[in-house]
Amino acid sequence: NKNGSEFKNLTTSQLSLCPLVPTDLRGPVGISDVAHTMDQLELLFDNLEPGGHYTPQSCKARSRVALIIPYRDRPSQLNAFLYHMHPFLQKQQLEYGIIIVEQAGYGPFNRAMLMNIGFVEAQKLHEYDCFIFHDVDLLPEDDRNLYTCPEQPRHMSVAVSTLKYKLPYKDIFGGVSALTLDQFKTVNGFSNKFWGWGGEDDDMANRLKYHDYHISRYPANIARYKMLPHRRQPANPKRHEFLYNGNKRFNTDGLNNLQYQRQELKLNKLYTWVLVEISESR
Ligand code: UD2
Ligand code: MN
Repeated sequence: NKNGSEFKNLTTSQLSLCPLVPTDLRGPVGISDVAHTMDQLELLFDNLEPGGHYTPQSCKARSRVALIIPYRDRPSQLNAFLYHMHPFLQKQQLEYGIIIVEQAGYGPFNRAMLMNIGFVEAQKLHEYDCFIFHDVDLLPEDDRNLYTCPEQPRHMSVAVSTLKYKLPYKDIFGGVSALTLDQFKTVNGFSNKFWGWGGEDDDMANRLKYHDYHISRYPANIARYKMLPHRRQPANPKRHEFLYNGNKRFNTDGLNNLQYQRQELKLNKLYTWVLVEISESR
């Protein structure tokens, strides 16, 4: 309704900016192991706009954050993710949306391409300025880990339970990472060439370096994540080769040659669902 939205714009423009550091943070947060069905979850969170979008009511959010989740066939992880993340993000007084980008079919998974697609599709829905690319199986364990985009690209999943809560190597950029709209465009997004497990995150780290960005991180006691258990995906045998010669493709392989077919776009109650068909281009 037109009048309704105008009224809402008027009131939000009169609100003062949310505090730089949210007032209600506690530090460590528990992770529930109670399983919830989607029906139960939808009853729990009744303060969301369609598509799992949230706008704080008491102050004007400082940034608009899109969480982009590459996804296929992990329904119990998705439910645990939604149950954990909505309250977590709301406590941080963010304007945010959760966009699940699901790969159709049974071919090798392409995490990076799904994240490029999420970046494109999210912008059709809201004016996001910050993009957080997020594995569905990672749950943050400390609410001081702010879901925002700082000056430099931020690698967020510094200390992961299954990696003994230690950074496995210096340039790792997988798991959860945050880039501004401009940063992501500047590096031409992720490579579309990584099918199957591995390499796509390191290729992004190389793109960042090539464009003189550096990876920023919170300390390991804050940037802690629990990884939910899952089986190991088959590794991509070409990942080392594509990583090695990736710099030849930074300007031609990414956002600017992205091709996909969108089969579904649904504004579900707790998340935006985008189902896509993707294939290897010649
Ligand atoms: C690591 C990285 C991950 C990615 C991957 C290599 C960390 C903490 N994580 O994760 O970001 O770089 O290695 O590609 O460094 N997914 C599905 N369905 C599938 C397969 C994957 O939904 O069948 C999604 C899901 O969001 C999952 C993510 O892709 O969390 C990464 O896949 P993974 O969890 O199997 O890989 P993992 O834990 O080795
Ligand atoms: Mn995982």
